[in-house]
Amino acid sequence: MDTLGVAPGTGPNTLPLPVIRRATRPRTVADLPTGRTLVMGVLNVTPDSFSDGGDHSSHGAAIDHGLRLHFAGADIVDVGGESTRPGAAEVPVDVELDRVLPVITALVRAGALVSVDTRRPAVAAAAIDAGAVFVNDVSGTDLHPDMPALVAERGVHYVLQHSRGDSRTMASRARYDDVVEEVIGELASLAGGFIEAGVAEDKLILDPGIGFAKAGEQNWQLLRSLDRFTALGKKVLVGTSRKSFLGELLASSGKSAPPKDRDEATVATTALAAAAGAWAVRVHDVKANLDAVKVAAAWSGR
Ligand code: PMM
Repeated sequence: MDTLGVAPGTGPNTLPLPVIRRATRPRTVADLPTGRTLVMGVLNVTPDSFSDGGDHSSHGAAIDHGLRLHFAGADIVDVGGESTRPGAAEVPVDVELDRVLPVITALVRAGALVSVDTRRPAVAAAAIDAGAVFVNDVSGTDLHPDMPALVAERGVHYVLQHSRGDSRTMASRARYDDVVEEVIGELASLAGGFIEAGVAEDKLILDPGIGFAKAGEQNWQLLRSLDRFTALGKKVLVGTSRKSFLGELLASSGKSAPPKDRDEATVATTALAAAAGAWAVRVHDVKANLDAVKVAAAWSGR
């Protein structure tokens, strides 16, 4: 089968995958659909991410899964090579590069719009060279000082996600008097640094950082206040997929629901985030969440 004859969202998302031919031209951000919330598919090329760690840790398995996300209709495929799970150890930069670059190259070649999930300017730069058009950075207040200049120079879109500390310290930093006010304030201050460095306002995407330096109820407070984030006038991305606060909500006999049993609850949060005006959601199960954003768009008459 020729992949070029199969529009993303209508193609097969099970085995066998279609034969991949080079797309006629790389997709760009201008090709993204308007009129509904976008769906970013998660592709962790890591042995230890909390939700899918080890599922796609070889290049071949990662590329297969990325293609499946693409053909299931993901508007963007987000490729990450470093686990951000609380407590995770840092990986050397060459390991992160080796994990993500072949995967990004293959997905771009197949016509996917790719984002790189990294905290490192060196990895972001190499990923952009390989065809990534979004940099998704979970650093928050621990932002690498060279990131704003790189994003400005390369003219890519940038997801500025809120967090405090790193994987090992973020849990102890989840202390807020007013979580919504403080997250908005810290994001606004970080965004100011990007604007000062020359990043265009419309290329900045804000993300409250669900699960990053946030404890259970703080996540719900942020989701309840999504309208305050969208009121800032920038695009807003929301990442709830399979996260612990959903596991806690769905716990039975005092045991948190395992990550892969959290997909239905994720779909519910997607519909609500879309109704609240989110620009995009970052999810593992593309098909179900794509259905949810379509429902939300039809419901609101968009
Ligand atoms: N969550 C994770 C990783 N990257 N990026 C953004 N922008 N927002 C998020 O909420 C986010 C992210 C952690 O989830 P995973 O381990 O399932 O990828």
